[in-house]
Amino acid sequence: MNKEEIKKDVAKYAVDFVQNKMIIGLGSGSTMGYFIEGLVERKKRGLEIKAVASSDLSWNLAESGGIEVIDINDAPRIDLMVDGADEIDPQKRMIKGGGAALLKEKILATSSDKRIIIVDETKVVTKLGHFPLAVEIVIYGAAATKGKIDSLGHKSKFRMLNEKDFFITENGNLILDVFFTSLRDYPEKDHIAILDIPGVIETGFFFGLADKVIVGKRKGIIEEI
Ligand code: A5P
Repeated sequence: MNKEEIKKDVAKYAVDFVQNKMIIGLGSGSTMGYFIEGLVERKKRGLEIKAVASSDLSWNLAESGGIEVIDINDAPRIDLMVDGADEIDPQKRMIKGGGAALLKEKILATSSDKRIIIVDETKVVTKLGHFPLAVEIVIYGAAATKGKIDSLGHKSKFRMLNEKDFFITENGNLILDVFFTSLRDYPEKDHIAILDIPGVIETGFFFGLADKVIVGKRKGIIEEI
């Protein structure tokens, strides 16, 4: 099985955790794309659900498949959030934000009763920090904010849309991708130090936000952690 097939497989497996009448929080990314496809299939077979989305892409994908997507402010509750991740360690700590949706994803995840993370086995790591950490920052003083992050001993780069234009998030902010010089022993400390800098809105570190992790492996094996 190649990586895309594994992602499809794990997404299909996770769709079975969705129950009738649930309000589902939709994460973002390619694995989530497959999950939403599976949700649309179940909806066609009679599943009654509503969804809340963490990105325009996930919103449009669900809505075009016939799923009712509601604004988070109109959701009385979110029963279950399903999302992907860029890295996950044995304590289920994660790096997310490869798709730049980290802020909405974290708001949804912290507003949900239960969270399922779906990943292929390449995302499972012993220590976080190989994948660059997305940090959402406000535009005002962005160069100074970058300097303060770099002075913690990291190297960061603005995420670009193309050679000239900065990537702007759906919230109207910038993304700094932070490259660590070593794998992280204390990611909580890194998170606090970065978040403490004025201008930083959120980091892509997610702690305590994975109730169940579903890992897809080669040869079609699926493991629940
Ligand atoms: C989106 O901002 C990220 O947090 C995604 O969850 C993450 O990048 C996983 O994406 P893939 O499923 O495309 O690997």
